[in-house]
Amino acid sequence: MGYRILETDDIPGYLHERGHWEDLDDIAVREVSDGNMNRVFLASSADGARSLAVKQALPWVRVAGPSWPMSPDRADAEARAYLQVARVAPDKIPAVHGYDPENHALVMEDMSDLEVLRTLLNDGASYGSGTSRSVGEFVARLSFATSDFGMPSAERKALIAASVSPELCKITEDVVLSEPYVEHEHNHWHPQLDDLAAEFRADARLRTEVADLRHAFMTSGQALLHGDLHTGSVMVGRRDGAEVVRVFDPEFSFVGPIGYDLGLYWANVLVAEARAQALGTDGDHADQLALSWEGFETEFRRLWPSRVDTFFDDAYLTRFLHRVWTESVGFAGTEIIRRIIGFAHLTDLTTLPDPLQVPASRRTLLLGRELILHREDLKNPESLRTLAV
Ligand code: SR1
Ligand code: MG
Repeated sequence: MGYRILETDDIPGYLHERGHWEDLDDIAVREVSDGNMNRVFLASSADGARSLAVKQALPWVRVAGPSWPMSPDRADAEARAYLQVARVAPDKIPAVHGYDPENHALVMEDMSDLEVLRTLLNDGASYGSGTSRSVGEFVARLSFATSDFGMPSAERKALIAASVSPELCKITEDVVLSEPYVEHEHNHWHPQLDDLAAEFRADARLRTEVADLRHAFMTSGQALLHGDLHTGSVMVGRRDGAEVVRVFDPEFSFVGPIGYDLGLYWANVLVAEARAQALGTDGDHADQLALSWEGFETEFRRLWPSRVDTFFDDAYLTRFLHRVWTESVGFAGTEIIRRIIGFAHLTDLTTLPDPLQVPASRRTLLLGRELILHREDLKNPESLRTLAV
């Protein structure tokens, strides 16, 4: 039949055809699309006992429409990433019930009982006690398993080949890792940030450091990444009395530098902290970066004795983790900057009233630049904490 764009009314029939839903008299569907890229529908039975999510990639960027075409093959990357994570951290992602490559659609667990982390933080809530540690563990498990430490060489070469994702990588190379530093129609910012936006574009040293990070993003195939691990890609809540953390939306997944995943999370944590500082509600924000690094490092070190290639010795692990740390700091800086003067801003800052938004954005932009320029000198979470408060 070929690829068809699903509308709300198509979902009952679609789920039935695919063998996910029997009773067509007992299904209600609503569209809950929220991210920049795709459509999401939730289907549920009247008593709520049964529910599913359907996520479909459109042939364009959802928020831009057909004027920004984008291959729906990105859903293949997402399905592939979920398969890899399911091997090593099934409790940290939504359950995937099926993938339909013809329609670029995933049928998944309905997570509407959980909350998007960004939404919660914007509403002034605290982090769950295990949230950031769990995100760090997620990165460690996925990256170790898909690195040359966790996977035999030939198998990994096949994974690298299968995970090449040129269009999605190009989005990141553009909107995160170059456009904010040049004149570009995608860029926009609050008028009271004109001076800083111009200063950043004119800063040759900053541009060279961003070029270095951009090149690492383009060439360093350390492990399979989530690829867009911001606080809008994490859902949290409680089920059966226990804390639940689910990382979702890995459509930007490809084999790249591990620091890109950690750095994105850190940037978003730091922006959330800036919001909280502006509102005077900072609570537990300052601890989150350290907790996620600790979760990552502890888990990576725990897995190290199981490495498939023991030519990599313990001294190399220390060197490797240091490289991941430093690149994470730099990538965090680039994510902060693009979220304020590039494309795709964050509600953490944009929903602050002007008199709070401008100083918070200025401070955060400057922090982003510090992280990029001084990443080699910032040796541990404590040194970042000092900068951020
Ligand atoms: C055109 S896409 C802009 C951003 O949305 C996604 O969530 C990624 O963060 C991407 O950079
Ligand atoms: Mg997304």
